[in-house]
Amino acid sequence: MSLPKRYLITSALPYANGLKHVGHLAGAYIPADIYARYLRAQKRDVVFVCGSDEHGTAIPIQATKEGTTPRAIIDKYHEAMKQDFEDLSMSFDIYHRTSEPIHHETAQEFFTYLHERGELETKETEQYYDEEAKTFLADRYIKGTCPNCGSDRAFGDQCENCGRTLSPDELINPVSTLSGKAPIKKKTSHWYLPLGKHEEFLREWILKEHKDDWRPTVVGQCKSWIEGGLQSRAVTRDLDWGIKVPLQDAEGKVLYVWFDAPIGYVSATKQWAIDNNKEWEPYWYDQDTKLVHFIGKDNIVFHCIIFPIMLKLHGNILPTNVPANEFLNLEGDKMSTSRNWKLDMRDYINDFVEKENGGGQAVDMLRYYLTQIAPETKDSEFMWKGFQDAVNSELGNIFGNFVNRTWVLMHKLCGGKVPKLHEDVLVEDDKWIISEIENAKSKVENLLEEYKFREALFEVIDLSRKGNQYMQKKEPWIVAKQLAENPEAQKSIDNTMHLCLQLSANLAILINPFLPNTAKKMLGMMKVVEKMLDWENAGKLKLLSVGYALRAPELLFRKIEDEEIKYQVEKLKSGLVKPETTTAKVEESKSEVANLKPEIIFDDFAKIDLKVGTIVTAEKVEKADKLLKLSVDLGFETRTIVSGIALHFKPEEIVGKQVVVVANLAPRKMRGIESNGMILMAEDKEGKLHFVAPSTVINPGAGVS
Ligand code: B3M
Ligand code: ZN
Repeated sequence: MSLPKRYLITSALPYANGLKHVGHLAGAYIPADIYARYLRAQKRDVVFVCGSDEHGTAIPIQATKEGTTPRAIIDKYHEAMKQDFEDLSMSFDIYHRTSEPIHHETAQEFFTYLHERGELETKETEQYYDEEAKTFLADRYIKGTCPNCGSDRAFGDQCENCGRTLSPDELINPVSTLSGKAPIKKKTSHWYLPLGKHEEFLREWILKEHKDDWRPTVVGQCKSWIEGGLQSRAVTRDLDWGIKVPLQDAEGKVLYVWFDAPIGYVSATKQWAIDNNKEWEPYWYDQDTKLVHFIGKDNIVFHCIIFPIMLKLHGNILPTNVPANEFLNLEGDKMSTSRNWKLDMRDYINDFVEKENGGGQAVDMLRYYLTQIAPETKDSEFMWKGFQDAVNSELGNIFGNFVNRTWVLMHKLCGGKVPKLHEDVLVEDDKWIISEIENAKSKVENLLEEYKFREALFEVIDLSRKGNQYMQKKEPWIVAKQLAENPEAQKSIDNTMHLCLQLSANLAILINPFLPNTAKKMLGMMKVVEKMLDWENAGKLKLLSVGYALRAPELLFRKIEDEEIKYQVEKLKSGLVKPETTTAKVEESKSEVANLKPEIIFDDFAKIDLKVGTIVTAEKVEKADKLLKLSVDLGFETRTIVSGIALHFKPEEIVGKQVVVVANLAPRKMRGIESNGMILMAEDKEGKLHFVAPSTVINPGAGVS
């Protein structure tokens, strides 16, 4: 089979309504990134797109929660998510957003195209309406009990617990999330995409053509949808947040978020083309393009049934594959934002990535573990202990150790230069490792082409394991002891070290799609240019030239200490975010509770001016995880106070709260902001902070004594 001319890789567009956790990362982002990096290393023509999904009821609902506007919400979370992805080495060619005009136009054009060709139906139906809020209740504005799993956290579009796609009518005991009341039914008309009309196409395309090359879980879900009877799906909503329906008689109607969001892949491609002076059309119209959607399993129906129907009707290409992942649990329980049982990407970045001196070691440790446990065929489990083992035993003791030993011995036994390979004295073990190096490329490649990322990664680690075995068998450090009597022994040492070095160069190429920062570090140690990482170089044995002087070894992976793991588990269990990472520090702060400071006299105390204040605004301080900038009303004036409480409180939660301020503390500059005073906090035994405040709301400026 000939290779496709070009590739378009997509990762699901995350809703811009909050930070995303590592479950998301493992599902739709890391696998896509590995695949895209692998294709780029193959010098294939690839565009990898993603962006924020900024419509749907999730956005205005979050805005209400945070007491702000939908626009402020998407601006805030778009930037935050973009940063998280960047910090974790995601290599999108573009991270776009669906609020951009180019996206609105593209989505509207899609709708108009289908509408003008009579592919949409209009129907008048009765839908849930909140009489108090005077509004129809679309999607997340209505919640109730899931008919599938019985969870009472199901929304009108999807159950948060089991992931099942729902319609409001399926909910048991529906209530409005606006008023908390049971809604009434009211007539409204909408545009529908009649899925049933396309049943034959879907059967042919998914259940026959792709029954063997798509993941069984994906085909299985599609099958049950198709066999369950394909209902028409409304593609519009009565809402004011979203993309306007581009028709005269559509006042107050917007496109359904799931109609516009996947079109976001198209508009992102368009924007990428504009930015890079390229053409976007071939990526969406030329049959020789391979389109691959990386998603989580709760998005299967949209990417395998609804969007493909839209693409087909619109004359576009269809996805070649939709490698959907199952869910990732955390420490034995489902990850959940509402229960705060999760590990946000940002939390990992704060606790591991930012504590390190650049280099991307911590990024690669997470990428490694999430790939090693990727929920490709069934749900899987993120365990902190598992993370520690994966990093320490596999990355550190196998991969890192092999590379490190190779470098140390090469410096010790071969003068820091790549030794010669003496073909005349090759032994069985040498031949064995040569063939392992040569075979690894196609093993890894075949698995990657089949989207089996965890197995592919296993093969890479396995090659380094074989490197260790080889070195152990050849024992160049023992052979070195015979040199005095037998100078010929140097040949054996040379061969061993030569092959271990070529093996290391191969490891750099093979690990690069998975752990790009590690590969880069290895390039530095080898003193070679990035070009060496081209995939076609894998399997080759002459990557490092004889006589070439190499640098000193660098530590590839540090050890994860027991304390760090313990701390993370405790933090998760207590639902807390603590500023320090080691339990030692936590213990220290606990004992401080009991330890009294030296005695003072009344006059010492009287010097401190304490006043009641009300927090009027609160915002994060740029590039300072722990700091919030507050303005506090003290009755007689409003002060700027910088407080180290950002890990404990969200800015929006504390506005309006009363606090006690040390009002006569000398001003201090923190991150360039002058702080005029200090807020009193009480710390409980779990390290959680609480405001010290009057027991009832009183006038700001009141004295405390
Ligand atoms: N924003 C749903 C989700 O984050 C949705 C994906 C859109 S992909 C086009 O699960
Ligand atoms: Zn459910």
